[in-house]
Amino acid sequence: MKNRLLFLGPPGAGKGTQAARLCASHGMKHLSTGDLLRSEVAAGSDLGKEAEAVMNRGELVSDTLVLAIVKAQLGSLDGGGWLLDGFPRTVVQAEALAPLLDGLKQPLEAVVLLELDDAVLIERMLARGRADDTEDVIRHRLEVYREKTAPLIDHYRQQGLLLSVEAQGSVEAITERIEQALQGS
Ligand code: B4P
Repeated sequence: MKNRLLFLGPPGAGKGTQAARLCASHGMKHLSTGDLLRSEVAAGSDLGKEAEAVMNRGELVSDTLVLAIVKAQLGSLDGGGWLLDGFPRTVVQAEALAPLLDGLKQPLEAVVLLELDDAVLIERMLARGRADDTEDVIRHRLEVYREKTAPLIDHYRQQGLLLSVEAQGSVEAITERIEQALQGS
């Protein structure tokens, strides 16, 4: 199975949920920029203070800040496979990532796009209830996704890396679909 992966999809599509399951069962390293940013917020670091307000407004944290965090983590990626969850989220981040992976001689093998209707996304995030999960903020995050992150779908489709997976249904059923897509491609 392909094991140098990237998960793409709207907020609340289940990237974090599915990434954790796939990494646990296949021994891949899980690198989530959302989790890394929330750890910085919890630690009260300067970086966390800068990120917190931005995240709670439903905006994307600056490319500079996210890239600084990711670069510090990339050295730990190894031949055991890895999954980038929620990164890149902008074309600038994707263009910065490519040469870093080339430098590590670990090219990306597949981009899994989790697809889901807005109504289900909103319902899931309201149930999750994180600080950035109020209805107004969620709607703004969806707009930001369409404007800044959705262009990555064509970016990776053109590179022949995109695998679309329907992200509605039980957590287990979606994991199964992702595994099939990764084996069949
Ligand atoms: P993330 O932490 O990446 O989270 P997310 O997109 O909101 O959710 P995800 O898709 O991971 O959904 P989850 O599994 O939790 O981003 C948060 C914020 O961090 C961003 O808005 C941004 O500000 C910042 N950020 C992160 N990366 C960045 C970057 N690269 N650049 C700039 N800013 C960045 O699932 C959602 C809920 O649904 C959960 O409660 C889950 O339990 C539930 N669920 C999952 N699957 C389900 C299923 N099949 N059925 C029912 N419920 C399900």
